[in-house]
Amino acid sequence: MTQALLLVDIQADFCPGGALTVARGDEVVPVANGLIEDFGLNGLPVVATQDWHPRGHVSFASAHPGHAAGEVVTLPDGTAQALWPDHCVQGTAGADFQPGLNVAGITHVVRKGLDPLTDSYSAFFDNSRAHATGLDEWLRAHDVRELAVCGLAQDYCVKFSVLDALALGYGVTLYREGTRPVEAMPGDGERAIEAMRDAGAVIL
Ligand code: VGL
Ligand code: ZN
Repeated sequence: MTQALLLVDIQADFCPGGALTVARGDEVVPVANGLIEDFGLNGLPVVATQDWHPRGHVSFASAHPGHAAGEVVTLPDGTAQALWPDHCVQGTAGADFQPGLNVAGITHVVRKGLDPLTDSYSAFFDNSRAHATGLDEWLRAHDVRELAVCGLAQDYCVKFSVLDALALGYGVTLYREGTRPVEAMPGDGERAIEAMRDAGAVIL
C-alpha cells in the first residue's frame, strides 16, 4: 500500500494570463513543487493530469452559437454543461504545464477531456461517467490507496477528482494551500472544501 501525489490541471490556461484564469492559480506551483520533492525523495509516484481538449470541444462556448461562457446548456445526453472560453487545446501553450512546475518530478501524466462531445472535470471519469481515464487502473497497478491532492481548480477538477477518489475507496488528503478556485459564484471555493471534507477528505 502506497501513497501518490495527484497534481490536478496545473496548466498555463488556468493561471494568470491564461484563457480560463483562476485568480492566483500560479501560486499553487511552489506548493506543488514542495510536494513533488517530498514524494520523489520517498520514491512515491507523482501523477499529473492535463485538461486536453480538441478544438471545438463541447465545453467551449464558441462551439454553441448564441451562447456565452458562463452559461449552462443541456447536452443531447441530458447532462448539464457549463460553457467556458476555449482552453487547454491539445498541443497549445495554454495546455502545457504552468512554467516553473517541476515537470521532471512527474512520473505519470493522465490527459482528460479528449472526447469532443463529453467534458471531464474528474481525473477518473468523464462527466457522463461513461468512460474512465485509466487513472484508477494505473493507481491500483502501483498499489496506491492514498492520494495527496493539489492543483486547479479547487471548485471544479480538484473537487470532482477528490470526490471520485473517495468513492473509489482512496484515502485523500487535500493540500488546500496548493489549490485555488474559479469562484464563478462567490463561495464556490469554500463550498467545494466543505463537500470534500463531508465526503471524507482530510483538508490540510
Ligand atoms: C477545469 C473548467 C473547465 C478545471 C477544466 O481544471 O478545473 N475547469 N475545464
Ligand atoms: Zn476543460
